[in-house]
Amino acid sequence: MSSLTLNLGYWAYPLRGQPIRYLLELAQYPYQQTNYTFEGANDWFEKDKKELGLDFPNLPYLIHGDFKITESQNIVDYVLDLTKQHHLLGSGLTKFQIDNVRFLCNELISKIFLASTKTGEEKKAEINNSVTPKFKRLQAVLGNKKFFFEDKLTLADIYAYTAINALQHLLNDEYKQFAQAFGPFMKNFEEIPLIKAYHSSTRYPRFK
Ligand SMILES: N[C@@H](CCC(=O)N[C@@H](CS)C(=O)NCC(=O)O)C(=O)O
Repeated sequence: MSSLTLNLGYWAYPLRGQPIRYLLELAQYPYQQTNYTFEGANDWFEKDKKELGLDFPNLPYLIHGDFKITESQNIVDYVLDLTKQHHLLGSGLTKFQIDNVRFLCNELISKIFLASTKTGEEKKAEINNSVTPKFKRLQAVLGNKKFFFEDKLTLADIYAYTAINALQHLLNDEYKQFAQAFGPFMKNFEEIPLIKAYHSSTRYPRFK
C-alpha cells in the first residue's frame, strides 16, 4: 500500500482540506498534492472534476493508487488509519469531545470563508451569527491549556488551529479580539518541529 502514490487534491489554501495535509506531514507520509488556484479554477471544474474518475467529484479528494475518495472527514479517517495516528482521536469519552471540536471547527472554517466573500451588512451578520459566538466558546473551552486536551496534541488542535488561522487571515478585524487568547495556543502548535518545518516549506499553501 505504502509504495503507491498518494495524491491529495484541494484548493491552494489552508482551509477545509488543510487538516489532511497536517496529518500527512505529522506522519512524514510521502504525498503529492494538486493544489488548484481560484484563478485557475477551470483546471478543477472543467477538467479534473470530470476526468479523474471520482465517484463523487469534490475538493478535497484523495487518490491512492487506484483508490479514490472524497469528503474531507472521510479522507481524514482514511489518513489516520493509513498513518496509524489513531492516538490523535483520543479514547473513551474524550474521543467524542475531540470530535466535537473537530466537527465544529470544520463547519466554522467554511463559515469564515463564506463571510470573507461577503460585504457590508451581510458580512457583519454572517460574522455575528455564525463566526464570533463559536470562537468565544472555543476560547472558553481552551482556557489556559497548552492544547485543547491538556498537553497532548489531538485532532481537535489540528482543526482549531486551521480555523483560527483562517480567521486571522480572512477576517483579521474579527481575529484581533481573540489574538491574545489564542496566541499561545497558535504558537504551541507552530512550534511542533514537524509543523515548523512544514510551514516554512514550499509544500505549505499559505494564505497569500
Ligand atoms: N462535504 C464536503 C464539502 C466539500 C466542499 O464544499 N468543497 C469545496 C471547498 S471546501 C469545493 O470548492 N468543492 C469543489 C466543488 O464543488 O466542485 C467535504 O467535507 O469534503
